[in-house]
Amino acid sequence: MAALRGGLIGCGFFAVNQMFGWRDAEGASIAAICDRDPERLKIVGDQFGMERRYQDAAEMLEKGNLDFVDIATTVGSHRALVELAAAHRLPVICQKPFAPTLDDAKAMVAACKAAGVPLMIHENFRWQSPIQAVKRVLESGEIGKPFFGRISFRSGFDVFSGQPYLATGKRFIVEDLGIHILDIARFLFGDVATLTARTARINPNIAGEDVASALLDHESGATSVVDCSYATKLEVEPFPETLVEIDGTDGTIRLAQGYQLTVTGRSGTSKTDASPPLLDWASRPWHNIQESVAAIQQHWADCLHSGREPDTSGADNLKTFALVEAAYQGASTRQPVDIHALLA
Ligand code: NAD
Ligand code: 89V
Repeated sequence: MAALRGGLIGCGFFAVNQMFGWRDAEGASIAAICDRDPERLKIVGDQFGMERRYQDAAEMLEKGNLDFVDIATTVGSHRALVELAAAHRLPVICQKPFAPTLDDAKAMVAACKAAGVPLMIHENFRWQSPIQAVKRVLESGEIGKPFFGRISFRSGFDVFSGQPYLATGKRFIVEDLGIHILDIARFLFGDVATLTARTARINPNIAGEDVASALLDHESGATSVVDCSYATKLEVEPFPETLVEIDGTDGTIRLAQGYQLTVTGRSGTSKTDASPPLLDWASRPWHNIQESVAAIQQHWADCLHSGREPDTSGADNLKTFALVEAAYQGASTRQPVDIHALLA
């Protein structure tokens, strides 16, 4: 199949992973890059041997010869850039978090729908191989019907040195990290009817909250607890592992630190090492995230070639983003939040 030509906007900290992912993808590659910062444009352009370089996204799209756009900028620019891609009738991937507000995210979905182009949110955590392994066990029926889950990310890792903007926003852990963990809860247990949340700021040197806990009522009847922290100092730092506990009518699943997967179910107990592979361009401890970047980008290429809707389409990710909005709203009012009302 002919490789689709992508234009990547935003050559910052995380885009390097995306560039490596595209380098290895089948059926798609990056043909042009853009960053308004000439220094970042040069670093990434030189690293990946890119000839087509732009400081202005509109100019890159006007020059044409692109089949899709990959937006790797921070959240403030997402709506304008997605609408720009839609105006050029180009399929578009947008990094998480979707948008500054749910209204912006809804407008972005509407713009892509009106233009008749697919929109995928780069929500990659559900593509991590340990999480995929958990999903496969659930789908096998081994533990029966799940009725309880805990999806947990607790760490003391210094994320601020690589991503300084995370220390300055009024919103931090729910918007940046909780969004992934809430999406995993949806991925494993389905859509959510109501959410109750509490947040706290433990680190006095940052502006936003760095601890969050949420109780989710899933439409399936299952209950899950999503808890996140960047204020948790452990003997062995687990970043960036997401730990999972699931209880079902016939057994349990435990994804424990060190990617150790224990399943007790209809066939007895099995223990496996669900560690992600270390790709040749990846480095620990980020390799878990890096592998999922390659996986979601391959999914996008496959979807564009086949005409299938991406799993984390804009329409799908509105339902995850609504959980983020609900967590902030619910933590502020200390009341449960009706997710259907937010999405209406
Ligand atoms: P960054 O600030 O390091 O990089 C963003 C780059 O975009 C900068 O170089 C900036 O100059 C450029 N930029 C901003 N607006 C632009 C515009 N309008 N036109 C052209 N260039 C523009 O940020 P980052 O840490 O790389 O994060 C980028 C996004 O990736 C964020 O939304 C973040 O949440 C997300 N992220 C996702 C994951 C994941 O696992 N999915 C991990 C880390 C970061
Ligand atoms: O995945 C992310 O969005 C990152 C990190 C894992 C550091 O929170 O910002």
